[in-house]
Amino acid sequence: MRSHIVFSLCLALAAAACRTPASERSFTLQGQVLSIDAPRKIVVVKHEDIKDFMPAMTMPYEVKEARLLEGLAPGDLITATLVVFSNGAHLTAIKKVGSAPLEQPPTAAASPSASSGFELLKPGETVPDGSFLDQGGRKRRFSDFKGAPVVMTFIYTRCPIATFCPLMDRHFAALQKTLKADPALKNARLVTISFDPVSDTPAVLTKHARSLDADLSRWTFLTGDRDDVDQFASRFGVSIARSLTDPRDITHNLRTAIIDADGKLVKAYTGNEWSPEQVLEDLRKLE
Ligand SMILES: [Cu+2]
Repeated sequence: MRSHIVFSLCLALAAAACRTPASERSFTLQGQVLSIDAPRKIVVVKHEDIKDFMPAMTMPYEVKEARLLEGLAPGDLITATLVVFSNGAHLTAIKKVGSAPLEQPPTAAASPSASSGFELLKPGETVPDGSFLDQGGRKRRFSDFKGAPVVMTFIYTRCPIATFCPLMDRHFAALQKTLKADPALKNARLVTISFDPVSDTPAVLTKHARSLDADLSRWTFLTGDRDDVDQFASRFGVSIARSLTDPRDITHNLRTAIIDADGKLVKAYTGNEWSPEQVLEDLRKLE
C-alpha cells in the first residue's frame, strides 16, 4: 500500500516527484518470451517466481523502450528487471540468455477468431468466454452478455488511488446515467470485473454497487477464480501484481474495453484518460 500512498502524495505535489526511486521497486525476472507485440511495446513472458513479489505466471509486460524488443523472438530465454511503480510496471535491462522450444507454438493456439492463451486481443477478435460470479453469487459466462454492446473495466474495490479504480467507477456511474436517458443506447451494458476476488466477494460487490447507485439490470459486477480472472484480464492488457508479503498491496494498470453485441472487441482504452463522452461516442457508432 505504501507505493499507492506515495503516488497519491505525488499527485498532490508535482508530477516530477513521482519519478523518485522511493516510489519504484525493482525485481529480477527470469523466463521465456512467448510472443512480442512491438508496436505496443509488449512482450508476453512465461516467468518463474519473482522472489517476494509474485508467483510464476505468464503475463504481458510493457517494456520501457521499444528498442528493448529488437532481436528478441518467441522462445528466447531472458532475464530482465521488472520495475513496479504505483500505476503500472515495465521491463527494462532485457538480456537474452538462451532459447528453448515453445511448449505450444503460437500458430497452434486456436481458431483465428477466438484464440486462447495470453495473446492480446485485437479489435475484431472474439472475447474469450470467461466464467465468473456476479454480485448476487450467480455463475455467469461472459458470453451471457452477447446481444448487447458492453463497456467493461477492471478494478478492485479497495483501490486507494482516487484517479484509478474509483475513477473508473465514477465514469461508469456517469455512463449509466446517459444510457438510461438515451433510448438509442438502452441496450448497452456495463460490466465491472474485480481482480481481487479474495476481498471482492459477491457480498462486497453488492455493497459496492449500492454505494455507486448501480442499476443492476444494466451494470453487472463480476468476480471469480483468481487465475481465471487474471487470464481473462491479461487478454486485454491488464497486468496485476500482488505483493506476496502483503496481499492487500496490488499493483495494476487499467484497461476499459468496448465489446459489440456479437462479443467482439471494438477497442480497448489504456489507462485513466478516457472520458465517458468518448465511450458514448463509440457506443453510438455501434448502434
Ligand atoms: Cu486501482
